[in-house]
Amino acid sequence: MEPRVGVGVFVINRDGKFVLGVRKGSTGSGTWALPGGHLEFGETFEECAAREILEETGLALKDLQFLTATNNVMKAENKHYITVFMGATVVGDNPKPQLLEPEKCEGWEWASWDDICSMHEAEARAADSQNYEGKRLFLPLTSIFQQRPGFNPIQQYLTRQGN
Ligand code: 8DG
Ligand code: MG
Repeated sequence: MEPRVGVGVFVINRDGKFVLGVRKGSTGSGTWALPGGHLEFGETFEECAAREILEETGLALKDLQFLTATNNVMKAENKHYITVFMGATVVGDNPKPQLLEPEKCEGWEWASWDDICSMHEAEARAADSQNYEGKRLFLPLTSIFQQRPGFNPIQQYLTRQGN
């Protein structure tokens, strides 16, 4: 079995927050993740990101940029993903993510990078990680902290945009 490619998208709104939701029914069920999905054969990262976000949230994206990638071995689930993280600006003034695949996600919220950092820190601090009852991040997000220390999606996005 070979690793598969997953694409996770930082969908950035005017407040510099991202869409985040609790996964349901598949890999990483119960954990907080960015919207995204499998890279399909022949697709570009940009095409995959725009397609998955439209399918899952109804949001349209512009100015897509590659941000970073992580390597994720999900031992318990016997899965291995290379996750490509993309960044994009949401189209529209104050659009709301719709829950278009309710069997795959509990609901969408807007979260800042600080929120995600706090979730990671609380989880990492938990003495008894097995019985930790706080919010847990999907492994590809946790891997950013472990594999790409200092990464900040907004800074990276602006750098890539040439700002
Ligand atoms: P698809 O099979 O329809 O293409 O995808 P999906 O129905 O949207 O499934 P998904 O579980 O959301 O995404 C497919 C896999 O992509 C998922 O099982 C693991 C991988 N993946 C990553 N990183 C990320 C991420 O940040 N967000 C999401 N949603 N999936 C990710 O490796
Ligand atoms: Mg998905």
